[in-house]
Amino acid sequence: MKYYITTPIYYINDKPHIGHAYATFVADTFARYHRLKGADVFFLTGTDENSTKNVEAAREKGYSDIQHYLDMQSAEWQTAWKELGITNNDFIRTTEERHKQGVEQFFRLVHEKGDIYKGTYQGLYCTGCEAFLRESDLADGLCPFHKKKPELIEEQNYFFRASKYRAALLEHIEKNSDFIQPVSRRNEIVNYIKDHFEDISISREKIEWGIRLPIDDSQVIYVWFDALINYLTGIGYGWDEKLFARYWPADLHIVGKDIIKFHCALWPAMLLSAGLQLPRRVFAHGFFTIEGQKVSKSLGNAIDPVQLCAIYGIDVVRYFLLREIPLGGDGDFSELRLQDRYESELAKGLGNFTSRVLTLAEKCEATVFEAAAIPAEQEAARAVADLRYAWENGFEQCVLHESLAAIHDLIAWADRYIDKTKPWALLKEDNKTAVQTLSILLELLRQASLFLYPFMPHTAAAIRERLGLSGIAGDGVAWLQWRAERIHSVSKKENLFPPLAPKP
Ligand code: ME8
Repeated sequence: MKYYITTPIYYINDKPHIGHAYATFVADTFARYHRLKGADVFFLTGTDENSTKNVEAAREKGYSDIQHYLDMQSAEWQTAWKELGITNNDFIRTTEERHKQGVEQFFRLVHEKGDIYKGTYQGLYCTGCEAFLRESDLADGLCPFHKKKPELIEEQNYFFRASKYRAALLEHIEKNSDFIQPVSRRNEIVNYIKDHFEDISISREKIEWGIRLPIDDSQVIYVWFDALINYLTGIGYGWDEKLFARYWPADLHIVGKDIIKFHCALWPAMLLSAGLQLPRRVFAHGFFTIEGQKVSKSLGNAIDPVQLCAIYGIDVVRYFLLREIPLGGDGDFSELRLQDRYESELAKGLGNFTSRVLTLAEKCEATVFEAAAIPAEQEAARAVADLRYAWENGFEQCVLHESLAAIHDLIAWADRYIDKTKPWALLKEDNKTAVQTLSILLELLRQASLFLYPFMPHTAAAIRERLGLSGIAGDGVAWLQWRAERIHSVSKKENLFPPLAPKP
């Protein structure tokens, strides 16, 4: 069982902001889930370096050595993902030799297929999007995303015969209802392919930064035609065919809604031309605003995810983003909302339940909490089975907030169970029943830690440490069984979610 998941590769004309971290956290959550389920996971992210906007940023900042600037920037992004605990298996840079080799190999296949031809292109180009725009795409003459007037470009270019694949793409989308997620995006793509998906210029004449066209070195390959191929070169295409055969096709491409057309039209058409399998699923997440405003450099509101995590902790930020914004929808990032959810759901919910159970368990004389054949045991096991069903369904259907909601339901169930059984009273009267009741509660806590792991890996480890259990490294599928691990040496330790310090 393999699982290959990717994020977009990001432009590095600036630092990562919370939007990039969001896409990367989403992919990391899926990767951790599939590892926990025992799959052989490959999780790829990287940097998109052959873009004019990177080159412009380098020049603006006074770097004449573009590659040096890109090396520094890419290193900064890699450090950020490390600091944020992202578990990518590799990191692909489009200026790497292994990527260049793969792109050249891919280009040759498409060329041999007869899908490349030379022509003249005249059109409006937006460097922000790195794409040609139609008049109908513009709002008041400006690119709707970058609020800039596109340039009028006329060049001799090489074209990719994308229109040849229109029918095959529509058929693929029709037959594979899972291919484009969420389904609400399907119609948008189908209409785009039917009405606007034309042959596309895939080389640029007047740009000097990029991968040279193998058949004409006066031109460089269009940045998207080059960037999309990262999903192949990151797993060995052109440099390790065995690795490539093990992981391709991708099981899930996580992308933002801004780039879904590239991933659901151009990319599959390129793959059809090269005779490669199509990815199983492309999921477009929504965009979010910051405190009600678009993330923008000029407003200076682009939140640095590393700084945010230094204040609240990585898990809290992961939790907030995935709970607050239903995957696929748009949302707003508000620090007040984050603090609210911290207090009401993490400190009062999970944190309070954890310390309640551990305080009681510490008071109890038992050191090992054994299984007990009492009716409540079955009821609790059923509550866990229900949660597992909803949790797995959340991942399979890409509705992660539902998986999180199911974990909350289990904690609420367990809290009610404490109130009903009053273990603090049992401890005074009947130690045996107290141990049985507490052993169920501790098992519920252990289960909660496993279900939480993909979302809040550090919190999961902290709970497990308090239960005398090892951390989760890779395959934890067996641990998901009811009472699969022996809980011992229980210790309460400090609160998982202490009160937030007042902001200066
Ligand atoms: O498009 N809210 O790179 P990019 C949520 N290099 N997500 C956001 C966001 C926001 N406000 N802003 C950005 C590119 N993102 C290309 C991709 S892939 C072969 C090439 C996230 O640096 C979102 O996932 O502009 C979006 O698709 C991605 O960052 C774009 O990153």
